[in-house]
Amino acid sequence: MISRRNFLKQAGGAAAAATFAGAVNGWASGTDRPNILWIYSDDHAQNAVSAYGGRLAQAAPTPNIDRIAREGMLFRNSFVTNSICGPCRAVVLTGLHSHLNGFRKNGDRFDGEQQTFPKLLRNSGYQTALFGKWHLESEPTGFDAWEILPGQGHYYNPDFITPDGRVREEGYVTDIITDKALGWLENDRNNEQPFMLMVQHKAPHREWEPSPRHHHLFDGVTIPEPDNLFDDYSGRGTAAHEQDMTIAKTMRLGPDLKVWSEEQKKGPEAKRTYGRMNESQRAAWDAAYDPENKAFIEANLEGDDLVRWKYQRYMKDYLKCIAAIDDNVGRLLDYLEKTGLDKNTVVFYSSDQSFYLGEHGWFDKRFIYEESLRTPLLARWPGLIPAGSEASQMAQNLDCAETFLDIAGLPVPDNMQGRSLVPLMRGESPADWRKSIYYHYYEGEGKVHNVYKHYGVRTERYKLAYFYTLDEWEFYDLQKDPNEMRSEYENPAYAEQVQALKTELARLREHYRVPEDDL
Ligand code: SGN
Ligand code: CA
Repeated sequence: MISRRNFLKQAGGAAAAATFAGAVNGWASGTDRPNILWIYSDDHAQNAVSAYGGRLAQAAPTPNIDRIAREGMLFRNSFVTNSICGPCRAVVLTGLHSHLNGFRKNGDRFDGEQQTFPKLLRNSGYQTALFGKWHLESEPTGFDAWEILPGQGHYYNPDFITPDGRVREEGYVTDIITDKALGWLENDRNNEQPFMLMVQHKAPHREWEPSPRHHHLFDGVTIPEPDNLFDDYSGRGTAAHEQDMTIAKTMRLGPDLKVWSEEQKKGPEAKRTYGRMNESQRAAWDAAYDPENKAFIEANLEGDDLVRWKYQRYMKDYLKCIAAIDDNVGRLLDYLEKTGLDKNTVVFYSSDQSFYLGEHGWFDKRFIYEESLRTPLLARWPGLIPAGSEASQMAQNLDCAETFLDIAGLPVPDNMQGRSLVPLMRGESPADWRKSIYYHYYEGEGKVHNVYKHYGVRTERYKLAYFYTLDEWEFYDLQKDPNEMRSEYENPAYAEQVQALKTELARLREHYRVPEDDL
């Protein structure tokens, strides 16, 4: 953990000197400390950010998000602690694993009385604001201004909870959240204070409803499939077999894939979509979906062909939602540039967690497997982060709170469990950087998507997971089997590595103070 003094020392390097000369002088009064802009989406897969490369980069580029990496840093190995929405948000706010911040599963209630980084920043003179998805049940604390979506929120004409009550806004949720953030920057920002602004999108969360302006974005395009779209889960344990998150079986033709009969369009299931649209939104929607749906119904697809069609529809809707996010990231970056705020604002882009885009035949998240263990993380900090740089060290959402405090030159409370990413942002390679991460998913079997509870450890090369209610272990060699198609837990050739990871897992559980009976 770096103290404020160390940070100042580190910030005094040649490249940073110019940027920080004013900042250092101003820190006593808090006026020139860097602003922080945190853009956070919901279920945005690392594989759907083109800066990360991957199979979708060409078909669905994200130029504005990529700009953050081009002018800043991409965290190549960025992970979460518990791959589900509310818990990830609680980890970001507190810098504590779920068992200590008390928010283990969606539906838990965040204790807003506890220490969070927005409160610490605000107490030190930052102006703090939050717009968009929150999903922590209790009302936000530690913000000068906030407007949040109720629960998951809606894509069309969304409601917002504000300190003064509920309001309904006309338009598309991703645009509106950005409008609110830009409005706050323009009208409510206090020039005498640095700011910390959290812009938290609902998109691209299920049920992936695109904006009218993107309905035809992928017409005539075929989205590449992952190699393991038709995974049969042999070589894995009970959890992979019994999950309920496949494109083949779980994904619903109506709500998820927008194939509704005229009768269904009026029914309760369609309420979340159609029930919220105005006439022109609905007309644009039907004009886009109805002809394709008609062709689909006539084709009467079955088996693998049906899965392939569903995959295309799913991916196109999902990627269209991301196109709107990318537009809106561009709007924020443009505003910063136009106002000159870009020079002293650290911009982050991340997502609560990643998502399966057909890998293993799945959508959703929850598992310790790579696609949902990872999350995108990009940062731009002119004068400190060398443009176009990349960090390969393991970063985790657990590090966010400490990173933000460090940027603000504040001391890090002893109880926080992450580590400031600022040294990595400066291009350093601390010798004592973590060699492993701890993961713990609590929501469990019987709940939506039926993913068994598990905890585990990942190192640079290996991964060990313990599905504790099943008493089943899985072990992967990520170098030889990057898609995690075969657990090597029983393979005697790996006995030594399995044992080493078991020891490491026990060490991490002790280090993070996970109670033995925390199930
Ligand atoms: C809803 C979704 C699930 C999703 C959870 C949690 N179903 O229940 O698919 O896993 O939210 O998502 S839906 O039919 O309502 O879309 S999370 O991002 O909030 O954790
Ligand atoms: Ca999420």
